[in-house]
Amino acid sequence: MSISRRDLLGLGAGSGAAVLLAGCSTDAGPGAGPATSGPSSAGSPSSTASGAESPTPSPTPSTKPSAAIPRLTVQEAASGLEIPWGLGFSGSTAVLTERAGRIQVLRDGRPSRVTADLDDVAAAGEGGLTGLVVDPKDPRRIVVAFNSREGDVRIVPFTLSADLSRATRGKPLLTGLPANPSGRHSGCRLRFGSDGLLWVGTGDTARGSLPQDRTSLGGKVLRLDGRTGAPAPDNPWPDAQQTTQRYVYSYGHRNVQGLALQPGTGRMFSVEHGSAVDDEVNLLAKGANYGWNPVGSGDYDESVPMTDTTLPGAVRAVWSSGDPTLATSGAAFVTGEAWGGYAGCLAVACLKAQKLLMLRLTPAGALQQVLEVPELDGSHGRLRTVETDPSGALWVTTANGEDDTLLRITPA
Ligand SMILES: [Ca+2]
Repeated sequence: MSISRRDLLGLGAGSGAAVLLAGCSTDAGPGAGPATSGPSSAGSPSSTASGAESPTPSPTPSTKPSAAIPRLTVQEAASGLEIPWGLGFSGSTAVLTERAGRIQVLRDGRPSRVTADLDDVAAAGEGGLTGLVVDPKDPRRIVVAFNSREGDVRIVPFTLSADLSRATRGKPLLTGLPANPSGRHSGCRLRFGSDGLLWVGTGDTARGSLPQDRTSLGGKVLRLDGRTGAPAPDNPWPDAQQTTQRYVYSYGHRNVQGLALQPGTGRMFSVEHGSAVDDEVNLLAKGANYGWNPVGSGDYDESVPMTDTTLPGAVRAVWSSGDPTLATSGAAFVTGEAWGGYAGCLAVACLKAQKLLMLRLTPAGALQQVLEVPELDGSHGRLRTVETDPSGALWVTTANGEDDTLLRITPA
């Protein structure tokens, strides 16, 4: 039943990895695969190459050596949406944001609007109501990110009513994330880590100085207490004079629209849009610099490399697109033996390229192989967000601007 694989993607210069021609299920044991230039700890304040909270790499769960690539069933779980952006599951019920400023739940196969105070959402360009996560400790508590009319990006919790028809707004967890009035490079992806903390991937707002300015919340990955909004106590700069810097986990990012937690390892990966070249997937390490420094001519010089390796400790991407960019956005890990050769892969949605990538990583978190999913290659337009539901099914949102869909994908 296995299907022919599509051409493997060329790997960008930043990846430094070769491509294996075997399936995604190729032996991923220690030492397998080519040497790569993943985010080593060289020069980084982080102490390990394995990234966040995981000093000892462990085998990727659900990896089944030699498993075949399965045929996939793509079901349209909902339609009629408008730029769905954040997605989570309250129990088994899908909850999503639409960028214009709506929260919806999926009921009986139809989106149903949740009544919520979102009057101050400022939707413009790429900005608006973006990331959404469901609190892993409380399925009725959600946290969203949005560009506000106050001129910032903010992180705000809501509590869903028992019937999921209403959401009561809580006190913001964090405000003052920089925003561009045009909405450009607003981020803003949310993800709870295995550490129980809330991770936030932000955008650089198209201002050149922000990514390397550790006191700015733009162009960063932040980490905070998802209940109180306090900076994570073990963030790299807990005593920084500027309070904002206490939230920073890593810096030198461009526009983080994807965060993915690797099951079983606690590693967090970011997905970023490249400029003219080099979208990136990065393995996040505490205090590390991911090398985006768009200063030069003008206020925002995008001719610079996505990872400026002349910066001390700059961490190379695990994967980069090379030229052209694909406009990578959301990502999630695929788990469960039913996924065969895709099990354990990082699924990455592409807007411009309109496809879903599957990245096989080694136990050390380096790139081993890139596959494309043939069932989602151009068939549904631009793809934004990837999430897994409690049953292990993969959900993908489209971002075509009208009659967008929520796709539920399972092995056939
Ligand atoms: Ca980079």
